[in-house]
Amino acid sequence: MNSINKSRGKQSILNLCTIGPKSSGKSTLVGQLLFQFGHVDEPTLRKFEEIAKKFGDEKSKFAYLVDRTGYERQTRRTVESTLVQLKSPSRSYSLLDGPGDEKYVKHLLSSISQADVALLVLSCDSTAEEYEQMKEHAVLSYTLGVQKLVICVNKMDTIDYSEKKIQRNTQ
Ligand SMILES: Nc1nc2c(ncn2[C@@H]2O[C@H](COP(=O)(O)OP(=O)(O)O)[C@@H](O)[C@H]2O)c(=O)[nH]1
Ligand SMILES: [Mg+2]
Repeated sequence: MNSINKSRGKQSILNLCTIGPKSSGKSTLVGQLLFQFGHVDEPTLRKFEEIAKKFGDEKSKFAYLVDRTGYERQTRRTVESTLVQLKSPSRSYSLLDGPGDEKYVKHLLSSISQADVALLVLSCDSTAEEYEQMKEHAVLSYTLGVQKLVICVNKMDTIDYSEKKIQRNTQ
C-alpha cells in the first residue's frame, strides 16, 4: 500500500483521495489527471493503450496508468490504493486512488485516513445501491476527518445530459 506524508493543513502539498462505488470511473479520472497535468506523454499513453487492448479493454487506457497489477488489470478493479503526485505551477498534490469494491474497504479506509480532501466520483448511470455506497463513503470520509468533499459527476456521455438530472442525482 502506498502512503503519503500527512500533516493536515500545514503543508503546501494537498493530500487527496478518491472515493465512490466501483466502476464509477475513479482510476480513469486519476489517469486523465496525470495526462492533463503533463506527467504522461503521448508515447507512454499509447503504450498503455496497447496494454489495455491486450486485456480487451481499450477504453480503459487511463485507468491502466494507475491499476498496475496483473490481477487489477484482468479483473478491471482497483485493489490497492495507488499514489500519484501531481504538480501545477502553483502547488503539488498527492492523490491516492482507492478501491470502490466493498471487499477492499480496508485499503479505502487507509487512503481516506491520509487525505485532506476526498474526490467523490459518481457515475451518472449509478444504481440505487451505488448511490447508497456513495453516501457511505462520504460519511466514512467525514468520520475520518476529511471535511472537504469534491463531487465529480462522471460518465456524462452515458445520459442525455441535463443540469436538472445532475442536481437530482447529487442531492
Ligand atoms: N462511458 C464512460 N465510461 C467511463 C468513463 N470513465 C470511466 N469509464 C469506464 O468505466 C469503467 C470503470 O472505470 P474505472 O476508472 O476503472 O472505475 P473505478 O472502479 O471507479 O476506478 C471502465 O470501463 C472505464 O473505461 C466515462 O466518463 N464515460
Ligand atoms: Mg479504480
